Amino acid sequence: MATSEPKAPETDEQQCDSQVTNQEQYIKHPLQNRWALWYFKNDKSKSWTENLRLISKFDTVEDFWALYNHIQQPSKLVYGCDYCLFKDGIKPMWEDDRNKLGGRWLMTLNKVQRHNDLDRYWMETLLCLVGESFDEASDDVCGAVVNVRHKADKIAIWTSNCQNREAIMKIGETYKDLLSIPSKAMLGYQSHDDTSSKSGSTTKNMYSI
Ligand code: MGP
Repeated sequence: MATSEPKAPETDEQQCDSQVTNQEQYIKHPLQNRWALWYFKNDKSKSWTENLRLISKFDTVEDFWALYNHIQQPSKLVYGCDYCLFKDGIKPMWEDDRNKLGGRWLMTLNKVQRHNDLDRYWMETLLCLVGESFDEASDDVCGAVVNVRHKADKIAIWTSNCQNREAIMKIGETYKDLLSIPSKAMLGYQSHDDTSSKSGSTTKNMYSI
């Protein structure tokens, strides 16, 4: 008959390891910043600002994924909607003090990319932000926006000062690299000042890569 060996008592080290493992099950992994996710729904009877709604804030990896998994992917939203992910305390609008001197790296997607790339690019954009992927230039990041539009979807990273060339170039180059955006696809950086005062359909690029 098989007899089971009595279990050797745990050493101090093993006890300590299992305590750490138990604690890890409960402690969430903090992010460097707290973030706020906003949703814009285009209701023509309301002003642009009234259509902008705060969904939720989070500051841990676990809460980020819980929120991300709970909401629709951009490709499932109706035309005219946006998601905006911004650092807590910065409103996703040109008028906010932390945006008003800034601008955005803008990626415009064609119809085929809506099917193939939009959701992946948006998820990777979120990860670049919450993961602070741009080294010290991450401090210049204010947030990111996805615009779901019939004419062309757009994804942009907003930064705080359009004169901070070094930080802007670091963010743009790293972003293009991390998302594996083909080098022939051009990204342009435009100041919010130019975007908000534009008269035609295009805004001039201050920087491009
Ligand atoms: P949009 O939603 O950024 O782009 O701006 P869309 O719909 O692709 O339009 P296009 O003009 O780029 O072709 C649409 C409109 O929303 C703007 O013209 C503004 O009237 C308004 N709007 C957009 N933003 C980001 C702001 C903002 O930050 N503040 C205010 N007050 N209005 C904004």
